[in-house]
Amino acid sequence: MSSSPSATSATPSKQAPSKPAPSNPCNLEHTLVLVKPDGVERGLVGEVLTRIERKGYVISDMRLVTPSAALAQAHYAEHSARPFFGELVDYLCSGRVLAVVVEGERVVKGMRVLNGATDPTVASPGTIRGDLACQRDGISMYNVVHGSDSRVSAKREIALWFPEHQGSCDSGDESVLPTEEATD
Ligand code: IDP
Ligand code: MG
Repeated sequence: MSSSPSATSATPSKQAPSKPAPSNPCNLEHTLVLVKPDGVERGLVGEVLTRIERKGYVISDMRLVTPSAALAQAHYAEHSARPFFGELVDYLCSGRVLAVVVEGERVVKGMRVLNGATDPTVASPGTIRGDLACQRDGISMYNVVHGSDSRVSAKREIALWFPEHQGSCDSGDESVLPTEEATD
């Protein structure tokens, strides 16, 4: 006596096919990335943007700026008491900077990892700084890129470089940046 198919064959799961877990909107963040003057001067803009996009992040907005001293000082305000502050401001003002708003899940942390350690000489291979920069002319801190170090910093820095985003871009909630068409 043969068994019924339902008794002998593997019972199909009653669960629906598994779907990717929905992303948690609490993890959606924005961060500020700068391609610093050494990176722009060396023609590394495309390389940096490619790495950001290949990682899976979204370029939400960007602009090429020659920063004023006031903007550079405000951007690096947390370092104002450091002995290298003047040199750092001069560095940021020494040429054009590409300012980029990058969007993604946990992107603040992710961009820091992608950028690598501050000192490019010891930054890990595979990172932007580790692959693209080294100490030159005795200067160790020409390190191609900046990335915000926290969600709070990201919000402050995006507002500095993209004042039109103020109030519309929280680095860590579901708010949406203006579309490219809506900004310049
Ligand atoms: P980060 O860019 O990895 O966040 P920070 O400590 O916030 O590193 O320093 C900001 C920037 O200041 C660095 O990216 C680098 O360009 C510069 N910097 C940091 N430390 C020194 C230093 O000791 N001498 C000169 N420049 C420095
Ligand atoms: Mg920093």
